[in-house]
Amino acid sequence: FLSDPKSVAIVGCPFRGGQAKLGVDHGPIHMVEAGLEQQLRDLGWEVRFDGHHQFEQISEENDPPIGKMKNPRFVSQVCKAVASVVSDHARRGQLPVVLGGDHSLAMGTIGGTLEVYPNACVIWVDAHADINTPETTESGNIHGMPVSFLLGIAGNEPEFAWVKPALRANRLVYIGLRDVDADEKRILRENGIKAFSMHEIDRHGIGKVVELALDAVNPNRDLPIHLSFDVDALDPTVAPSTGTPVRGGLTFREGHYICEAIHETGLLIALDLMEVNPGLADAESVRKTVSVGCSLVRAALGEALL
Ligand code: 4U7
Ligand code: MN
Ligand code: MN
Ligand code: MN
Repeated sequence: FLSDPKSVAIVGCPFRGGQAKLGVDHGPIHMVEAGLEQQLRDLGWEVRFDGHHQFEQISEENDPPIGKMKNPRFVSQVCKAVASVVSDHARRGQLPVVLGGDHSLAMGTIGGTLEVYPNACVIWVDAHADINTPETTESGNIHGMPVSFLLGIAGNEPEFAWVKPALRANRLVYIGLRDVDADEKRILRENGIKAFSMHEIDRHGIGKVVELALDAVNPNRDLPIHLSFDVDALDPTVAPSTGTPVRGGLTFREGHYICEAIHETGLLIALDLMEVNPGLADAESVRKTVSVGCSLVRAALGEALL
C-alpha cells in the first residue's frame, strides 16, 4: 500500500479535551524529545516530523456540555482537523504515526484512515472499549466514546455530523480489555464485535490471541490495518503515567508482541499511540512510560526484525 521508500509522518497531537486530567497534552512532546524521530530513521524509515499541531482553542465557558458530553465542540473541531491531516499523509503514501493526546483523537485518526483506505480494519489495544455513546457515558469524557461515533451508533449528534460512520463492526477487534462498562458490554454483544480481554490472553497466550484477532478482522491477511494503541493497555507497572490505569494489564513483552506481529503482516498503514500523560506520577514513572511509548512505536515499525 505504501510508497517506496517506506515513509512515516509523525503527527503530534497535544490535546486533552476528551478527558479531565491535565498533562496528557504533553505526551507527544515528551515522546519526540525522547528521540522517536531519529529512532525511526535508524529503522530505515524516511521520517517527516509534522510538528505538534496547534489546535484552535475553545474555552470551556464557550463549550458547555451537550447532554453529558464534555467539551463537545472542542473535541469535534480537533478531531476533524486531525482527520484531514491523517488522510493527507495517507494519500501521499506516508504512514501516519499519531501521538496523543487523549483517545478521543481516534475519531480523527481512524476517520482519516477510512477516507483513504475504506476497507481498513482497526485493531484497538486498550484496557477500555471506548465505545460509550453520549447516552451511555457516565463520565461524559469523550475519550471513552470515539468508537461509537466511528461505528455510527452514537445517535444523532449535530456537532459530530462530520464523522462518517465508516467503520464496520466486523472490521474492529479489541485486545487487552479489562475495564468495560456494563452498557459497553451490551453494545459489544449487540453488534457482534470481537474482543480479546485479558482473560483470553491468560487462557491462550498473546501469540494465539493476536492470530485470532487477525483472523476475526482480516481473515485473508489482505486488508490494511490501523493500529490504535492506548498505553493504558499495558500494566500500570509498565506504563504508570496514564490517566485511567487499570491493574492486570499487558506485560512489556505482550504489548510489544502485538506491535511486532502486526508489523509482520506488512499491512500496517496507520498507528496511534495514545494516553501517555507525563503530568501523572513521579519522574521515573514518566520516563518509563514515555520510553515504552516510543518502543511500542518502534516495534510496530519493525524494530524486532533481525
Ligand atoms: B481511554 C470510562 F467510565 N469507560 O467512559 C469512561 F470507566 O481512552 C473510561 O481508554 C474511558 O483511556 C477510558 O469514562 C478512555 C470509565
Ligand atoms: Mn511536559
Ligand atoms: Mn482508550
Ligand atoms: Mn484506555
